[in-house]
Amino acid sequence: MAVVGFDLGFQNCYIAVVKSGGIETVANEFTDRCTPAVVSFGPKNRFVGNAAKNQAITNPASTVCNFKRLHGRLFEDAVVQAERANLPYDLAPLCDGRVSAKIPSFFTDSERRSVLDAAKIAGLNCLRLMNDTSAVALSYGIYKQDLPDPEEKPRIVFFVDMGHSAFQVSACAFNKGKLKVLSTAFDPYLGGRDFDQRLVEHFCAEFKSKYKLDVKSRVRALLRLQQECEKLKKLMSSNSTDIPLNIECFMDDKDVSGKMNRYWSQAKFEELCADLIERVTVPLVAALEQAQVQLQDINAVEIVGGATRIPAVKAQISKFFRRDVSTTLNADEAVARGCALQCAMLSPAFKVRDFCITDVIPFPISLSWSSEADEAKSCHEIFGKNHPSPSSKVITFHRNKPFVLEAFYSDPGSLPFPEAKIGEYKVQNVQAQDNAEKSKVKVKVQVNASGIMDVTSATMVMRVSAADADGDLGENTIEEVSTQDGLDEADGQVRDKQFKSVIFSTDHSQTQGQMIQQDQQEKERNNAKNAVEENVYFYRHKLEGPYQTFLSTNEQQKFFELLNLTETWLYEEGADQDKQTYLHKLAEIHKLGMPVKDRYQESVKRPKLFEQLLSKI
Ligand code: ATP
Ligand code: MG
Ligand code: K
Repeated sequence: MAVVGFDLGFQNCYIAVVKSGGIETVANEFTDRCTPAVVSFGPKNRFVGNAAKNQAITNPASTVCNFKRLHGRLFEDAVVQAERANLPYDLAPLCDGRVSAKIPSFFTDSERRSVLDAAKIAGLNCLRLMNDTSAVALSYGIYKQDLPDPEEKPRIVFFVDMGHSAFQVSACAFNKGKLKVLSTAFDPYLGGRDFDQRLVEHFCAEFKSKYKLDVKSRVRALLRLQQECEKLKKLMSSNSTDIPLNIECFMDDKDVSGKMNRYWSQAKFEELCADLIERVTVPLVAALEQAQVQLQDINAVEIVGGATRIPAVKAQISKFFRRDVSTTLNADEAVARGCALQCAMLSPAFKVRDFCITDVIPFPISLSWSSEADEAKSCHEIFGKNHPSPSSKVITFHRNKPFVLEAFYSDPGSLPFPEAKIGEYKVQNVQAQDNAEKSKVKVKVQVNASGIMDVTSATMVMRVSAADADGDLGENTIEEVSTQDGLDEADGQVRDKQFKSVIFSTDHSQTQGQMIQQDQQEKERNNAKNAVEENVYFYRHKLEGPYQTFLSTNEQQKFFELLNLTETWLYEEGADQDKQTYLHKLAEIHKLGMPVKDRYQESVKRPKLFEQLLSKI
């Protein structure tokens, strides 16, 4: 059994495994530790990762990249529509209105559930979903031998991660064996690609005036320019002095070049991106404020994520914290490594030093319900912003019939996701007590370790004595419970545990199942085709050699004819047939070939048998 951590990035994915000696980031089939987050849909099968990225220019319309922003969203979503403008492939609404790429899609339902579903579909048992920066914090903390004792003042570290699409920061407090996330803040729309885009815009304008080229009118040209601009951006963070941008046979047979000199370009680049660099500060301020720590209390600022290598971004972070930032972690692999560590802790198969993580709930969560008299609905914030996670609360109701709870994010404005609603839960089998009084119903609401909210149980409590009846009648009480199953049932006898939750979810397993099946079929089809080809060569070779004497000239001629015809067919009409057709061809060849093969093998065995017989006499 393997324990694995995944970093699902917007551009890149990293995978780390726990080996007996420690954590290892694994390489893919291209011996690359970083796998592009790309899936390409060929006419028959799928390409994933590097192989898919290679299709991005040749087959842009069916190569799906940058989907981290799309799964789980509605087609009409403003974010989807904004992304759509930059995508080389088209999007279409699914029948339920959620987004799909214009090929069968397996990304629907809200984001975390969607990832869990995807993991399940992939046959993975996802032990926990972690926030990126918490995973980074874990990989930071677990190896530190000198963390303050539990009763001492914690060590405060800020983790700043800028990837390809998003920017996030977490403030963490470390003590021996534990880590508490104090706050987290983010700009979901600020990442390396925004810097690329500034360069793209710059060159589009330049090429328009210089070469009269409208780059944006051609998807392929635009994609190539984007790739070149990303390269240029990366080069600018290294020390090379003269950075050229050359694209051969770019459009209309024109070669294009725009030379940038580093000193000029660095300043120019920063000028083009000045507002982006300004925006870096916003989440930093928010995280600092919410963590309620002073700048001078911070012990370290750790940066990860590819885009923090942009010198101006790094400088901005450093300027804000008024200190040098550290890069002690592997900027690219820290997330995956943290996840793998967490898995190892959760798995009974590994012995890892325990490290307790308290994360935070990034968006406040509320529940609404209608009053006992079915009057207007009322809303109640259950988990505030940056409330510790995981966490459970028990809400007490007094009801005589089933009722509905609706969960939603209280502050839709702060949400990088359009759908504020989380789910609807119907608490069933609620009835009045024998004495016609309302029953006490305790409902448990939980945010689990993967950051997923659920109403996990509802218990109707039968009053034992009349003395219990007064007091909280008519009032809803919300209490925090510390343990996972902390429902206090001491005050009554549980009569009914019937509960039903209704959560919007779509079944993606079928689509994925179909695709797996399709990949499998394509493989079998190819195998059948290869078998035909191999047998053509096999028999031709044998007919020219050892089989020669085992068939008549006439038979031989017929067989050669069939082999030649089949070979030609394979290159023409037979280049793309279904599995059955190939199997049929194969049978034709074997029909002529098998008897010859048998005769030949018999002749080989015969002398041996003869020898054996002789030896027995
Ligand atoms: P996200 O975290 O947003 O989901 P991700 O995890 O896939 O995305 P990373 O792999 O952390 O993103 O970083 C990719 C980004 O970093 C890209 O925009 C890439 O161009 C940029 N990048 C990588 N190396 C450098 C470099 N040397 N200089 C500048 N930018 C770089
Ligand atoms: Mg990332
Ligand atoms: K363990």
